[in-house]
Amino acid sequence: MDVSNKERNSEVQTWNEVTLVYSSALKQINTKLEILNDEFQHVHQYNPIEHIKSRLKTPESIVKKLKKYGQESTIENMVAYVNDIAGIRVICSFTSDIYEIAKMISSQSDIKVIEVRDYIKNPKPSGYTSYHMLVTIPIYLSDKIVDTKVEIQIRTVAMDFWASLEHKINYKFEGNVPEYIQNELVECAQMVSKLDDRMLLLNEEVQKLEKSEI
Ligand code: 0O2
Repeated sequence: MDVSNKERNSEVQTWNEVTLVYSSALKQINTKLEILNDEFQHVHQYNPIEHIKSRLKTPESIVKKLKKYGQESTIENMVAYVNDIAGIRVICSFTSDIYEIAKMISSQSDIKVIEVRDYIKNPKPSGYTSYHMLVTIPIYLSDKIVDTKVEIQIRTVAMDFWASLEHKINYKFEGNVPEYIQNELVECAQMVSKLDDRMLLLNEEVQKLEKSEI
């Protein structure tokens, strides 16, 4: 085997190990969220989580992100600079559920919260709202423990509806979305926020009524 073949083989080995670690981190966080959801059902008689989606970032998107950061496309750089290789999206019914879930995740002793970005309190100029947490979780391999980064995005069904349409529109226009569509999206995001507030109040009202009937 020549040197370049050997190097390629060892890179493939490293790549396989890295993806194994990230996919294990996704499995662990997924399980934690499912347990929290089941416990919440047990205590409060409802599920705060509507559904969970998880994904590993594609090699193409990783390379794109590294380019954006002005970094060379190496496995070392990807681990160091790309924070959302492992990503989980948690979709809830109400805004209050988002903060409840975030609190429950943060209080788990093996999870370390590295960064929180609250785009609900501070929406992006595009109108994007969501609660982002960058956490690390230890992954136990046969010979070492690897603290692995996972980006958790927590949002309501309405926020998710907005974000997926906005993502499709951005893709279609390759980032050059006409101004009137951008403005319309910002207005829709404001409607989403109002809708979430009203649905939360409505739910609280119904809960009060239920309690007074007991
Ligand atoms: P994908 O395809 O979802 O993986 P940073 O470079 O980290 O400082 P970045 O990457 O914009 O800035 O971080 P941020 O703001 O926390 O956003 C990370 C992810 O949030 C994005 O991942 C999207 O999934 C989502 N997101 C952020 N802003 C928007 C937005 O305006 N619209 C929509 N639809 N989603 C958004 P990626 O890697 O961009 O994409």
